[in-house]
Amino acid sequence: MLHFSKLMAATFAFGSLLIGIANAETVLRSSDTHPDGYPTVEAVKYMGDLIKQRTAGRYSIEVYHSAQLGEEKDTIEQTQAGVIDLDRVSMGPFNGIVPETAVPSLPYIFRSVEHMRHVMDGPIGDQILKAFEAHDLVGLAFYDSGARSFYNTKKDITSMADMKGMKFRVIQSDVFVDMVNALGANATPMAYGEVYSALQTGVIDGAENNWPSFESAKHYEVAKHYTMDQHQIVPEVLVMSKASWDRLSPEDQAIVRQAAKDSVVKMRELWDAQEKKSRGIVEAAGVKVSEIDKQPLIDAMKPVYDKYLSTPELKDLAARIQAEK
Ligand code: GTR
Repeated sequence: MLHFSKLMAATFAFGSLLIGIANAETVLRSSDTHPDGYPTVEAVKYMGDLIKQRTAGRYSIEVYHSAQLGEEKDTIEQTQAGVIDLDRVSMGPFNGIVPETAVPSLPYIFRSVEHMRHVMDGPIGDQILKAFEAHDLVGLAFYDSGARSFYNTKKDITSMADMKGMKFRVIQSDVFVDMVNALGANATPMAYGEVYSALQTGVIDGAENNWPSFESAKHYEVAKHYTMDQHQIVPEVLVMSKASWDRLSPEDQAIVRQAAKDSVVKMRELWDAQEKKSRGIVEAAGVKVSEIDKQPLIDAMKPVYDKYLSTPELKDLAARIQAEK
């Protein structure tokens, strides 16, 4: 009898242990280069809340912001290796890994943010998300990144000729390097976290980015001239490690995918507000914003397009993007 009750107790304890394991919360680690509060960081946190609700607490997301897990190029490799579960990065650093990402990164391929949203929300966006799968990643969603423009520590740039010989930091992507060089300037690819001191010490004359990055990374403290050339409307991307994805049941995969899609709506609201706020902050701090005739810059991109639209498939992708309203 005694034996029997001991056995029962042990069985019960083992059973609750199993239940405990089954109910344990799995925390997915997500990387972002931006500080806490930035729209991409907040969007992924929001996605984490949705996942937590929809899996009854079995899954959640912890966002490691401010490049705590490394700079973008490194975090991509770690995500491919399964060390990081989720990664929110610009499309730029993917250009050399997933050739399809070079197309939406091409300068002036999108006519407006609305055009970009429309394309990335539709079948072309889905095709590009799918392309990540051949590279140990699962593409989940695209976020906004406004338009990237040049800024510098030296002078107001009002024509392409003004850029001649100037040194601009770019994302570690050949598309970005070739773009700057095609404008007659010199490109210096560099990790985001090194840009502030490179501007300050004069290693570079300028860089290029949207209003929220220019402001939140404090580059405006040292670079006081911003040119509205709006050369790229390159989306951000949220990817998951294929290894982490494969550990999820098909039902949980569907929850993660849907939560990522739902977070896009939230991100855009935050983004639109942040753009206005950031522009206000930098202008109040004395940044001079200059206009520029974009046509010569657009014309100068012909060799960049020829180089990256190197296959009939990529040419077709570009043509389909341009044909979208
Ligand atoms: C920002 C983007 C970041 C990072 C950064 C950069 O606009 O949101 O993910 O790529 O640009 O220039 O490195």
